[in-house]
Amino acid sequence: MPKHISSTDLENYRENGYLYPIQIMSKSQALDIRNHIESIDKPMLDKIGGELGHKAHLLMPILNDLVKNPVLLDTVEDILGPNILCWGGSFFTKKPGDNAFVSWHQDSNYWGLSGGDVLTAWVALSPATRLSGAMKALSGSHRGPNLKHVETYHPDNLLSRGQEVKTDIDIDLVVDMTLQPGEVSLHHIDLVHSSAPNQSNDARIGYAIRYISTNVQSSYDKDRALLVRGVDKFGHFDPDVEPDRGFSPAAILNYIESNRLHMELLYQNAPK
Ligand SMILES: O=C(O)CCC(=O)C(=O)O
Repeated sequence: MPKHISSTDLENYRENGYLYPIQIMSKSQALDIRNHIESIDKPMLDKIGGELGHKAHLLMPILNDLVKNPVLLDTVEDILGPNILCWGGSFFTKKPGDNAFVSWHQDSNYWGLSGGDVLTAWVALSPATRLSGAMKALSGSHRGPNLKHVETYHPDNLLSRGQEVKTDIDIDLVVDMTLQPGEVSLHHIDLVHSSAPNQSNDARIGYAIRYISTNVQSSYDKDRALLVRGVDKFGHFDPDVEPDRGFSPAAILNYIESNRLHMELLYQNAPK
């Protein structure tokens, strides 16, 4: 018996590789998080290298609470089972009028994680609409093969390597995963997805949280993750540490190291 989503939702996720929209908090709670993030001042950001990188939930209790949001975890548990690690979290922000986009890609291509028990919960902190460049899913593509990618390093591409699948996209299978603040979309690690530039007057902001089952293994021996539900009897990942206070000295140190390791992993075997 699923905890939060219906059996039909679960079947749809398995069939299509994505599910949306799922409300996990009120619009005003989502906007509070947005305000909090947008009010971080420059001296504070300078302490961590100038901008929020990966795993900002290790830096700020408000994001730590987000990755442990009970409704979100009930939803994730319905898909991944009871023992869940948060492996990553990244902001995907597109300001109005900038050219930022995300090319068609599969996350499995460059994360080095074993098996399919991996999903992203993309949490909308502002409206993600067709105009603002909501994520697009290629329905059912997670059931196909792992596709060959080229690495473009395009300056406007928000992906680490500007990676892009070398295949024709059937536009009849493309779905715009539009969301309102407080809503979430889920996508499978093998799903082909992308997003277009923001043509609205507001920023499009999402925190993409990567969840894995504790049985998943990493190709990177220093990989870390945070246990957010259940027990980890496998111990495949070194434990990430939750922040004691926002931007405390300990949280900053811990975040910087975990972010560095995550970047090292994402750029494994990449040209310099
Ligand atoms: O935010 C976007 O537009 C793309 C996000 C993405 O590629 C991901 O979460 O895997």
